Amino acid sequence: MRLGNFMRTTALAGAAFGALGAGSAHALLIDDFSKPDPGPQEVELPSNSAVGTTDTNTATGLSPNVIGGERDLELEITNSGSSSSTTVGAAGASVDDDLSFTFPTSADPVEATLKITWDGGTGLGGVDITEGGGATAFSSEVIATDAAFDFKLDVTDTSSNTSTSGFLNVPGIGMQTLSFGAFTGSANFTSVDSITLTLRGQSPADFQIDNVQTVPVPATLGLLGAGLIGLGVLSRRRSTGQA
Ligand SMILES: [Ca+2]
Ligand SMILES: [Ca+2]
Repeated sequence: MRLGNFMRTTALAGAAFGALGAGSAHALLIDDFSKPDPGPQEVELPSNSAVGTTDTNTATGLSPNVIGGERDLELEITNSGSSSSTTVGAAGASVDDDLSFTFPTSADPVEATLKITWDGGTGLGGVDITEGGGATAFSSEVIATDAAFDFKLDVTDTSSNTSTSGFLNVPGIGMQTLSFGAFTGSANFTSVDSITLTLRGQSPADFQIDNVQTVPVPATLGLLGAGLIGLGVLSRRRSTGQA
């Protein structure tokens, strides 16, 4: 299969919640990022962190808002970009109602990678993320981004078989979906033990996502959302009656 067929992207910034609501009968929530409450759960790498530096944070007791009740965050500086220095940038990520991934020092030409793993601590126990066949794709909402970034999803089943989407580019805000058919590998999606979402960005990108879940086959919603945004707000000419 060709990569271009793998991901159907719907930019429905204004209508994303409505679209998700319409398919919620078969949606399996993976994470709505509402816990820990009060938040946040954070990982942070300060300025002048070297390539390979990591910070990790595991939050537990998050059921039912997080599949398996546990979320692992791992942030790593993965590339120094165009810098010849081995000590490069700063990066951080925070879960507090949604997930934010930021580069606080925009001058650093740094790449960082954030892994979000849902493994229930000792595994998810063979959860059927297809919901008996009703769900056929992952979805997430990109709330904000000021630059393109890459993501991938990895699934491991209870027999330790793995499947991956490989890195894909997220072009902008709106509901993003990734069909199970886009994955390569042998993981059984009806008996899943762990799910990892990996986000990879370069300074000065900042982005926010929310509501990772599995959903029915992506609706052919097209780029309606972008069109709606393009229309803007109809100007209402006010007639004040004043001279
Ligand atoms: Ca949320
Ligand atoms: Ca874990």
